[in-house]
Amino acid sequence: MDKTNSKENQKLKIIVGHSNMDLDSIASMVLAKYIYTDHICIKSHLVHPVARKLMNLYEDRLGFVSAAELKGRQVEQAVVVDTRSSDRVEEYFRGVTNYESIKFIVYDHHPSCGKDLDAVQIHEKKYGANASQLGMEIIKRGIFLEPEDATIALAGIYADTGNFIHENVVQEDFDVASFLLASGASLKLVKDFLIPLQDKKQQLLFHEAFNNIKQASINGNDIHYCYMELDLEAQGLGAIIEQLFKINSYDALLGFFAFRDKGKLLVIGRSSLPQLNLSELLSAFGGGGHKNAASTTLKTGNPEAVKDSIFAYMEILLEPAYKAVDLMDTDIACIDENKSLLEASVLLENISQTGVPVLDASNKVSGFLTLRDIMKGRKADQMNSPIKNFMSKPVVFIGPNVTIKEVEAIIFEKNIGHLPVIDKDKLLGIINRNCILKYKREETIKRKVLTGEEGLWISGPI
Ligand SMILES: [Mn+2]
Repeated sequence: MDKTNSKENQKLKIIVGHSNMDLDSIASMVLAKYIYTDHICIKSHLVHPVARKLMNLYEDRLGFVSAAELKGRQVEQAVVVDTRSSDRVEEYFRGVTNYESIKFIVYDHHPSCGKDLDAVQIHEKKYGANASQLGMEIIKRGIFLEPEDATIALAGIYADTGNFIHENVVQEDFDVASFLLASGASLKLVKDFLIPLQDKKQQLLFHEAFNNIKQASINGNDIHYCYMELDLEAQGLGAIIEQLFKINSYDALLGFFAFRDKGKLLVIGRSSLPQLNLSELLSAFGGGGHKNAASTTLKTGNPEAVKDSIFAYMEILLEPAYKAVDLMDTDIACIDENKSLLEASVLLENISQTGVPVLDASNKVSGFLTLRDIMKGRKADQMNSPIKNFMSKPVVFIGPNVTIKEVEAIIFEKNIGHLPVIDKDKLLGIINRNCILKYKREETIKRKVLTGEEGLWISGPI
């Protein structure tokens, strides 16, 4: 008998997603199977809580095989989806006898992580969902999809694009979603799969975490965090942090979960602050992920001390938040309080402004004069009266180190058009709505640069 043809000696062709399968990785595997029809899908021993409902319903249909089946076997080719990190697929290849000679084909939408697989082919479109990348390939090849598989694929796209509102969403995500709907995907089922916190225990933890959230100011940036000690290994903490982050629109949220008995600390972070790179922060503590979403698990007998070190390191990494002094307009005109309204109106016309700070004899800001105040004087036929009789006072002002958030709150809540920045009685500058708009525009560009490079990667390692 020719032994090379026996089943045991045949080299396998497989499809794998990352460990702790989530909806996008399962969706990517299902779609990959349409392209690589002679490959077997291998499942992770862990299913992410967000994907459990879908797995329960479709497990038989999917026919994913456990990694134990690969023990002692050779693998010719492995299609790796939704990751390119050798660490995140390590569990599948433990028993394989020819790891060094496997041909890897990668479909990933995450950035390179430093531990990339040595692939013969890499497809790395930065779409919102990795499933969209495989979906585009299927559309291109004119492959027909079963409605159930279209549903699974669509669930993956909804999950990784945050229902198409994450900043990483591209036209192709919509194109593929539209194709999947046309292929008979059930939106009702997709909605059912996407309920983020699925079991009671997770919902309770969500509320507990919410009640534990505290705010820290690091170099003027608002960082929210919660620190919790848990008895048992809890699943789905990433989903809880994700939900808290989304619902409350924090700039940044860090969840610290200490498992005292096991001497472990799990840290999960989400950030939309351009100046906070979570991957850089948590890599320093043995973890990783993306700029916007990262995590780490540490062995420690003193989780609170580790939390403090993470905050201390954040203080080094984090650029100071914008302050009043960075926003203000310093090219400003002032006027003496004893000048007349007429002189003031000429000045305002010349400098094309709607208001001007008023100074007293000792050069202190004594009031603020706007066109509206001048109008009142004109109506009363008092244009030759001194400004001090018509100006607004006392003046609402701020110090130079007030953060942008506080500045915004004052300008918008008190409906103030011009906010003088004063330090030790000295007028430094003025903040008006234009200064804020200019800052917002620059901030948007910064966020674009950040997310445009790498996308808003929500599906971190957790
Ligand atoms: Mn993904």
